[in-house]
Amino acid sequence: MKTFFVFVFFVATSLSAMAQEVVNHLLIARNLGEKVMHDGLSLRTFGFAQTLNEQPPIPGPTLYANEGDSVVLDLFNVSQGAPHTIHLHGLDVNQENDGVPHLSFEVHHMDHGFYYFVAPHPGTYFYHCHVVSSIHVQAGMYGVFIVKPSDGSNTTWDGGYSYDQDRLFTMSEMDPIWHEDSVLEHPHDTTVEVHDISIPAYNPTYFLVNGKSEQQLLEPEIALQTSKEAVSFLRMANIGYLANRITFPSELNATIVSTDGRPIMPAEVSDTLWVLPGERYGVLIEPLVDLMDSISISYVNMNTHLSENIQYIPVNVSGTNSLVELNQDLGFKLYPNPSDGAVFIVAPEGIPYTGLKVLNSLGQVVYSELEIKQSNQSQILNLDLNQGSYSIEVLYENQTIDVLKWIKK
Ligand SMILES: [Cu+2]
Repeated sequence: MKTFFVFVFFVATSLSAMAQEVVNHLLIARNLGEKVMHDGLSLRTFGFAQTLNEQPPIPGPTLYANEGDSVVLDLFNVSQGAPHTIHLHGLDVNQENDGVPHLSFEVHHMDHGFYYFVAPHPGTYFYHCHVVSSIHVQAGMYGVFIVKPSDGSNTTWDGGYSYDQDRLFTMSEMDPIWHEDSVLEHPHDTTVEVHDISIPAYNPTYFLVNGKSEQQLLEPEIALQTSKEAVSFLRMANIGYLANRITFPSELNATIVSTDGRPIMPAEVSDTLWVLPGERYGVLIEPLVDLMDSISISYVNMNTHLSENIQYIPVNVSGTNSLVELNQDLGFKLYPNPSDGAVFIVAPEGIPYTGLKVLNSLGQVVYSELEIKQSNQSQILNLDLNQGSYSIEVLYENQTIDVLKWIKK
């Protein structure tokens, strides 16, 4: 049956979408993950990794395909525990590939399970395990699947809005009690549809954006850095069990344009957006003025209607610098601050650089620092630069690499 289905799948997709590609993603299901929270508490987690020697990140890896691509998800269970599946939340896939265990199949320890589908409407979707999902999702088995338009361009959908940058914010919570072995080591008899498992009342104490909270949200990769000239497309996704009431500063001119892989017609200009558990919304940000502020996310208990917590995504709108980074191959990031001319540069983990130069468009060195300690992953450069185009070179393993470019206006 499975072989027949695979054959039909590829024939069908190759006829209907000759120009599209086959996209393969591997997700390794793990039951012995560890996540260190903002206050240092370590929680046991489940999750999806992409290599055997990494902690499963929470959220799991963000997966991409273009509309019309034939997608193959390879779920490899290396958990020595419960079976797992991948449910494709919001994606239009058939029942066999939808990951609801008793309606499709489940994947046991040391087995692979393959999910096949054609990427449907461009949009933001979840994937998550559907085995005892209330526990496995809380444990960390979730991530986002993004479908881009068929040409892979920075537009919301074919013929939709164009944007300069695309940012994903995934909201969730964690209750440490639910991460104790007594909850995570639940029975998983695969012959029954409904398990009789008693779960403690849900009292989350960590309220997360992209797996981070509190002071971790000040880290540069969370902040929304943009300019008056730029359009940002925010994907606001809630995989927690509380509702999110999101408030945008009015100056951001937030416009809600899509949900669940479908356009919202007409688009709605609004400073407030509710995202209920499992929902995803597309929001265009076109700032009217320079601004330093934040987007607030209130985590609202749907039984009591009370806000249990508020987290803040920093926003920095500066009209004096364009969006940055033409070459991100190595994962370097750059955050210019126009108010004081400082530039914050962040190197990816595992790529220590030993020297750094800033060059102008003529190739002249305008700043250099030739002895940087091996461990240095980020630093602030105080640059007083004229308008123009600049690039940053780093010295890495005795090679000079051109890593970043930006335009100061
Ligand atoms: Cu699972």
